[in-house]
Amino acid sequence: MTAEITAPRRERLAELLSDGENLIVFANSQGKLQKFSQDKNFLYLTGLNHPELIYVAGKFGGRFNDMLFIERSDPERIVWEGEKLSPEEATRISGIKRVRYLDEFYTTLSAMCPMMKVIHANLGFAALNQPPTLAMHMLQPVRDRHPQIEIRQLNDLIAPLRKLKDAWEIQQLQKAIDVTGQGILDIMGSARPGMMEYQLEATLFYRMQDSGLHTWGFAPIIAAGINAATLHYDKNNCQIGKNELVLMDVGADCNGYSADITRCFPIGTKFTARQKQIYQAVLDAQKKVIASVKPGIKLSELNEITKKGLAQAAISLGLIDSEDQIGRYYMHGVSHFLGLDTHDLGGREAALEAGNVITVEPGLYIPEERIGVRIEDDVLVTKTGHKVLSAKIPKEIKDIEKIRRQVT
Ligand SMILES: [Mn+2]
Repeated sequence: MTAEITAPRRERLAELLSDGENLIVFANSQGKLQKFSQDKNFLYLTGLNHPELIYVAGKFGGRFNDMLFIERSDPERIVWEGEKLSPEEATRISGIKRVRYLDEFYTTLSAMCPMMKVIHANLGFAALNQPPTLAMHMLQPVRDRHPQIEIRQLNDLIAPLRKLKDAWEIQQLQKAIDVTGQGILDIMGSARPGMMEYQLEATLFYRMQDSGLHTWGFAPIIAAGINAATLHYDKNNCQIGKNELVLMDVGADCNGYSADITRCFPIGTKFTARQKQIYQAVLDAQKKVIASVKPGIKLSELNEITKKGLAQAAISLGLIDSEDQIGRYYMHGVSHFLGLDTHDLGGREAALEAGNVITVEPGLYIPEERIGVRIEDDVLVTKTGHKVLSAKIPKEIKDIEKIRRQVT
């Protein structure tokens, strides 16, 4: 993510700020011996994938100014941690010209505080049994000394920007989706009864890393049989029994952007009669919802269409007697926004606009029949309707069975 990509975002943000309004965005910290994962708002605004940085921006006297705070390099730590980001490198990657050191953060901030009215910060949320987030902790001195400054959640300010994907962002999502789809095909073309769920996960992870994508967008779900009826099953440690249906809810990450795809397939060469009925019901409902995706419609409306479609199917499958009982077998939202976060910023009541990317993922979960089916595609909202970014990944019964028949 280069300065050419992030600078226009900061310009758009500057237009949203009025005098005395500021942003303070904290990069994530590096956990000991852990893979680093950046705060998504920080990444969006700076393109810097490094820990322990702070981005500060504000408008005073009609002028927008911004700066970065970085770590000072400690020669004795270099052998352990490598070189820190230098001021020149920080400017080259981000395009942000003013760079200072973290030990200057509070003195710089103190000088700015008398002019500040509002600070938008990536405060995040901390449950009662959790310590405060980094941003809450770092901004506590401001709260104590300058109670007149209003501190708000950055997400509310930045969501309208992040919801509208530009061409580069759509390319990243498309790459993440294409590689995920290839890995799904690898699994469908090789899985056999008796294998462990995590062996299927390994097949997809190999495809991802071999294709240049080195992390998951979220913890992959590979769930056989009754495990697929647990919505957030992520143990992936069971053996796949004969005749079971396997659900894969997976997504690779490409430059911070996450795919989110769900496909199901029978571990045998074909669906059983009952699996076919349930699968087709979910597929029909999914197609109906996708057909409704266009500018102006809300996620909550898509969910109503889904509930109606699934309820009618569930009645003919003999699962329920009346439409209002569908909550027993379908209990989640059909769509969420997709982007830097797998569950990206947006809102259930916002009217969709061209440039939004959402998932469409109806499902039926029937533990008493030891089966769960979900089918999920990633859909770009266009001026005239929509484009399914994951359209190449097979979901028709006949196409899936054709792949399964070739497994020897
Ligand atoms: Mn999803």
